[in-house]
Amino acid sequence: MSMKFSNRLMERLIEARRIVALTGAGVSAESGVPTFRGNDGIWSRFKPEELATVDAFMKNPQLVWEWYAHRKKIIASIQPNAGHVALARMEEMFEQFVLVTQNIDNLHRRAGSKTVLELHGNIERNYCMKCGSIFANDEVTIQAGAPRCEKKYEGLSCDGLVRPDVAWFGELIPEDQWKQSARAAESADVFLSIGTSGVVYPAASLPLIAKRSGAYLVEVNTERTALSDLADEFLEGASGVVLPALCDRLKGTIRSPGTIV
Ligand code: BJW
Ligand code: ZN
Repeated sequence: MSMKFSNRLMERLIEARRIVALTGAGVSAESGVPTFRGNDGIWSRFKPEELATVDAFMKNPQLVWEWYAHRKKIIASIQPNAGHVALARMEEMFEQFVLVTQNIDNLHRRAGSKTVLELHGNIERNYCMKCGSIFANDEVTIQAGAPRCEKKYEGLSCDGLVRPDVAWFGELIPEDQWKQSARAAESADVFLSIGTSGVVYPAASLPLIAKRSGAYLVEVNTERTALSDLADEFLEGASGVVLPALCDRLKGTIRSPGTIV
């Protein structure tokens, strides 16, 4: 399918030195990872606000762990899609390309992206809420209840609750990742918001920061969102279709990073 991109968009991209892309669950949808505010069997009966909070975890760690175990299983069995691959290709085309993701699925790195800022953590890591030890997924055994920390301190097992290393509602997101993201947004020439509903803060303020600082704001989504009216361009469609088309269009135009042909 061929896609038409406006001359204005192509001009802004060709002139751009610094690009920031913010991604959300929509970019992984075509890989088979369910979005948050969509349909996914039994989990669609829970709102993210009911599972992705410390309160929910303390009240019912088993339920929250079942949700994460379900998602870990999906993520381990699927592959990055054409949208992830296109973003990795775009990183090579520009002087600076910062990929900021709200996703915890690691698919951007698996697709080859190098500069990835993870605002909401990574599902491949877990940590002990008592002693802070980090555990890979294969070091965590999910029994009834929730996994417990088996680190020994003076001969005694720590026994703290182990949780996924992700950001839940009400928690501060990783400060270094946030600071770098906000700084990148402030100096972006073009900002792409891709596959996110744009309702979760502070991530949702990044496009606003970029726009206020003079960036050309481009949204890629299958549906309009709260951001669409503010965007300079709304590219309607699946990221796995729109991004490869944009990449192909750019390929013939940009000779080397920052060089106008
Ligand atoms: C496609 C597609 C295809 C589909 N192609 N597109 C009032 C005002 C402002 C803020 C707050 C407030 N009350 C509370 C807050 C703070 C709160 C917040 O923002 N709440 C809002 C809901 C109102 N934020 C926080 O608590 C954050 N921390 C914080 O603010 O700390 C300071 C603080 C401390 C104490 C008290 C108060 C403040 C932390 C937020 C953490 C979010 N965590 C989660 C879970 C992460 C772990 C996990 O994955 O399990 O992050 S929730 C969930 O939402 C997840 C996502 O990253 C995030 C965003 O979702 P996303 O990616 O946008 O997905 P969807 O499903 O919503 O949208 C998918 C989109 O794709 C749709 O638009 C589709 O159309 C599209 N799409 N297929 C292209 N093929
Ligand atoms: Zn521990």
